[in-house]
Amino acid sequence: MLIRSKLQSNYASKIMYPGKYTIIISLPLLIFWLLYTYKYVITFSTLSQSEKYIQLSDELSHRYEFLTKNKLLHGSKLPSFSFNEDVLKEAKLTRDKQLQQPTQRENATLLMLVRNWELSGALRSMRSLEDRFNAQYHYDWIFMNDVPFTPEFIEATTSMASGNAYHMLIPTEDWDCPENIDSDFLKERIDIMSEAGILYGQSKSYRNMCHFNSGYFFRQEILNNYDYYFRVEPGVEYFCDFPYDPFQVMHSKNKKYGFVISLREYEQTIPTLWESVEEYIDIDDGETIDMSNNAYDFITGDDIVGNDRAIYVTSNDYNMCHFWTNFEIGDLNFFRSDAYLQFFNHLDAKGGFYYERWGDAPVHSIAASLLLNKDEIIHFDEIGYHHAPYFTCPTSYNLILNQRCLCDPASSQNIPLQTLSCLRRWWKYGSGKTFMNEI
Ligand SMILES: Nc1nc2c(ncn2[C@@H]2O[C@H](COP(=O)(O)OP(=O)(O)O)[C@@H](O)[C@H]2O)c(=O)[nH]1
Ligand SMILES: *[C@@H]1O[C@H](CO)[C@@H](O)[C@H](O)[C@H]1NC(C)=O
Ligand SMILES: [Mg+2]
Repeated sequence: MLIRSKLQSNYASKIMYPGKYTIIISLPLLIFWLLYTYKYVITFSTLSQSEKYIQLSDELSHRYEFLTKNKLLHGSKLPSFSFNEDVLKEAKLTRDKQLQQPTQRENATLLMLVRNWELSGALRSMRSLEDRFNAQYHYDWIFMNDVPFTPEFIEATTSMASGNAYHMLIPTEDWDCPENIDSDFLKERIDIMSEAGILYGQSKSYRNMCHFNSGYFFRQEILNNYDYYFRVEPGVEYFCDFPYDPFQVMHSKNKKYGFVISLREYEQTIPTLWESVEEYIDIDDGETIDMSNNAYDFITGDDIVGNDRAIYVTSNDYNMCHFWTNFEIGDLNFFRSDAYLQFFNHLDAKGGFYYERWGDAPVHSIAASLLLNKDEIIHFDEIGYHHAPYFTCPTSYNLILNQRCLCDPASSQNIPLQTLSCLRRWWKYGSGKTFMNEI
């Protein structure tokens, strides 16, 4: 009893009553704080749902800024809750700092044409390419779409990119079928081709895509800022660490077009493509096509190379060999050149992109094989790559170990030396086997 009251009195004697100076100083602060809180509560409660949402986002981005400034959030780019412009700007500032690292980079960008619903596949491709290559370089990413990208798509891909990410809407006139296409006849042709069970024969949007990739992607204004592009598709995988910067190889070795897989095209999708090409070769009359050093022999002829067993019977001289364009690294100045544009315009006027279903792969491949010196085309032998249903995996065991590849060269999906592949023809009639020579 005694002890407790002693403690109580001790405690009571320790209580400090504020002196008049303390009150003079703290009272205005207290009033200010009350007013501030009051105003905040009042304004917040009168905000609409979406305004509240934006305000919360703002707060989060400020908190994020505070945390990064204090180095509490290492390397994190975005808060978890926001589709806010400011946040993306903030992410860009962080990115800009990273980009100032003194890595030698080429004037190049990674490029993906993609639909909103393919987001998860897009992220998987990005993750793979970032880990295997771009995390060291921070090249920009450009995303193109014929409809506006959703905020979710923009936010997620911006976060995944180690470089700047740009998202753009393709103008309708660059995407939809051109005026020379007769819509009734197109409908008729689509019906016939879908009944015949031709791959994507029923799809108009696939035709738009192939037409865009053949003649319009390189005209998009944003690409004027670059010399090289690296095409990426959703849902692909890069199996190995890149042993080099492929853009740097392209630049230093004066390459204009690079590929990893070459296959045979389905002839039903391009019944009259080759006759249009032959017509163009005649019209050109050696002006832009130099038969003495191009890869014409790679895309024509049906002689058996090596132990190839299947003989491809086609109705014309084109042997259906093409570079698989879902992976391609190209010099934009080649596609922007008069030579390519004239070639494309000639084909476009024929209507085959729509009345048949000409793919961008045979079109790019034939153009590169005719218009370029064959030594300006490079096969990237050291890059492991998968796009369903095929892949390419380096054959060298040493390379598989060095580049930490995750693939089995003995698998039946490993396409390079199978009969569907044109790689052997490339070695014989293209610029030869350059494995480890060019780098
Ligand atoms: N924005 C957009 N992209 C498309 C459309 N159709 C295809 N693509 C893209 O074009 C590329 C090729 O299409 P994909 O479906 O992969 O065809 P496949 O590889 O030939 O089976 C991919 O990057 C797709 O995301 C479309 O209608 N709109
Ligand atoms: C990159 O390439 C584009 C297109 O050729 C060119 O206009 C631009 O000046 C180049 N930028 C740099 C930094 O070299
Ligand atoms: Mg694809």
